[in-house]
Amino acid sequence: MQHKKFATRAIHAGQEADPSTGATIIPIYATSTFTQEAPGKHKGYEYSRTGNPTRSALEECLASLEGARYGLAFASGSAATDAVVNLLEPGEHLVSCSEVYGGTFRLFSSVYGRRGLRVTYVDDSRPEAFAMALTPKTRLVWLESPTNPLLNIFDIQAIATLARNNGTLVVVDNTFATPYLQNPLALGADLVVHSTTKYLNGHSDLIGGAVVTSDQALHKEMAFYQNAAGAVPSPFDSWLILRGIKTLKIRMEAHQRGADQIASFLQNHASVEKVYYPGLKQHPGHELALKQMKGQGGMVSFTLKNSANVDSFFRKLNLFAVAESLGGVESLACHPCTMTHATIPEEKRKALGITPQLIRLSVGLEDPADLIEDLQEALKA
Ligand code: P1T
Repeated sequence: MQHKKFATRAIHAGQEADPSTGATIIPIYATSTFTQEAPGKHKGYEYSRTGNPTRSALEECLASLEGARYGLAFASGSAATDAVVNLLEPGEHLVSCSEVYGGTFRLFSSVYGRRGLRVTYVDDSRPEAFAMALTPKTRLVWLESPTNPLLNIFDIQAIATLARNNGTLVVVDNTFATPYLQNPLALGADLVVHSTTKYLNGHSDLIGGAVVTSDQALHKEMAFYQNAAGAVPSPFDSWLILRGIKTLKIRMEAHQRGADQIASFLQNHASVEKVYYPGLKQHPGHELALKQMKGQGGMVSFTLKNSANVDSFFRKLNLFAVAESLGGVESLACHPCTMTHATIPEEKRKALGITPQLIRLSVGLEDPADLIEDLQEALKA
């Protein structure tokens, strides 16, 4: 299956017809346990926290889409992040890009930081800045690319090379790009994290996460933790994500077409100060995005010239739902500073550019003309 093209793998990887019934679509194995012929004599499954056939199909499919050997599915993107950070011992050092999802920052600082993990945040997107932050104790470099919410792009290949020379692992949170637009392992990363809540499931009806890798030892350690800590997705949620993934390619292409049009519209609007979208030539990561991604994705952020208009913008929106999350078929508008990134201290948020004027859009699959009309109305002073 691995030599097949992306859309084929999205529909078939890990999903052969069910061996016992011939069911073409993987069944929802809604069972907590598996009857054994004799103690220890079973068909590969014992207990659904440890392993479940519907989840296994999802894990195999996710691994295939990222060109990885192993996949693990978790109950949320945050649980997937936790499984990776848990690889580190107290006293070890983590280097992270300074702009990450608020919940990721919270886990680094308020959970692992309290247990002795040392974290250095790098403010600069140049690979040299990451090289400077590496120490002999640096076990892991954490990247989001594109970042949430400002869509900054990091040179994954260059940073992975520098990290490897230091014996440091690189993980990329690939949630915004999806495996259709970017494959960090092919660029030299060791691990990829996803919030499957977002584009992979694509329909805003569940919470899930995943980690993939081709490193057997890392996989084994995280599979042990997955079973020990138990943050696994249900068979039903695993099945929904598998169903969502089947249309990932065409959804991403459509999200992107809409995002392109909306970014151009915003750029030409008198009330808009700045548009953050890697598809725009002026975006500092534009060239790099062209090099390491197949497209720029469906997220667009922008700032309003006048912060007094932010409130009325959100109140006037009609089609865009004012909500956290992203990657679903319906369009969402979010105010990162009070919503997804509120957990980051104000000073740090300000330094990053996550200001009260910043608005983040997840461009859904409605007709772009209707979305633009909605924005046009909301932007009327
Ligand atoms: O929400 P959860 O499935 O636990 O995923 C956490 C997560 C991890 N990584 C990135 C890049 C994310 O954006 C998220 C979740 N983000 C939102 C809920 C949001 O609106 O940005």
